[in-house]
Amino acid sequence: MKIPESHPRYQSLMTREKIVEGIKAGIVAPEGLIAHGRGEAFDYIMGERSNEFALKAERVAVALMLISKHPVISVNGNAAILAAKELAELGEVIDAPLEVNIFHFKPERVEKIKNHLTQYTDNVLAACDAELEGLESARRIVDSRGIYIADTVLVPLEDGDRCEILKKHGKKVISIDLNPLSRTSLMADISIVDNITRAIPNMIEFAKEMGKMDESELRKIVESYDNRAILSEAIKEICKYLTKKAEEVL
Ligand code: PTJ
Repeated sequence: MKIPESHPRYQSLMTREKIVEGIKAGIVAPEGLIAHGRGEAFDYIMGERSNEFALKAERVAVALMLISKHPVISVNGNAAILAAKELAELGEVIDAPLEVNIFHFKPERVEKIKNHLTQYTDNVLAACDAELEGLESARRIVDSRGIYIADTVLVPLEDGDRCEILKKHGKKVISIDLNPLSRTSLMADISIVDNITRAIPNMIEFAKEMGKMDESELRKIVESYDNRAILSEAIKEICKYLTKKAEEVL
């Protein structure tokens, strides 16, 4: 569909089109449409911008990934279609592979996501040759060189169960989820409440700047971080934004 650039919701409609194209290409699961709609709604009531709480979490997430031994970026259908190029760049800057890991599992879709990502980087894992114990969903199927041995996993647009299991396996979890009330956001070690389309470019910039810092400095940034305070700020921002809109509408 041709969307006129003058449309006041141009950016948002273009992003929707990407998701629809992703479904047609067999990269995004049909359920990805529902997930995207939910994300859009949360984005709308937080002003569709990277708020201060998101920027703080993104900075600390980069610090944690830089000091980790095996950081891995998990990529599902929605993440691949919305931010493949940026995820590849982030992987390169922080030296982390991208691993295809999907909830609605089909080997053909794993292959399609992998091929989509390899347009931007060769550092893509998708062997599906190991399993995370304790998880029933297909997200248990991982790569033995990736999530299986990772100490830190970045999980954009995740479901709560997997986050819980990754933590039980001793891994640090960084989520990107516009819903600050989701089980994933509540359970992650670092919850980035931002749109993936803004969060990853922000993280690339932080990584370029922080790559020069020494390990003790990065460790201090991670140790002084309070994720519960960040989540609380995100929820308060929704209240503040809606209260302002309620006054403006009068
Ligand atoms: O490709 P698959 O099979 O792994 O499936 C991917 C989806 C996203 C369908 C699957 O992980 C799923 O069902 O996720 P949920 O449980 O719907 O959770 C997705 C979360 O991501 C929701 O809390 C949304 O608010 C949030 N979300 C959606 N779009 C964005 C987002 N967060 C950040 N940026 C977005 N663009």
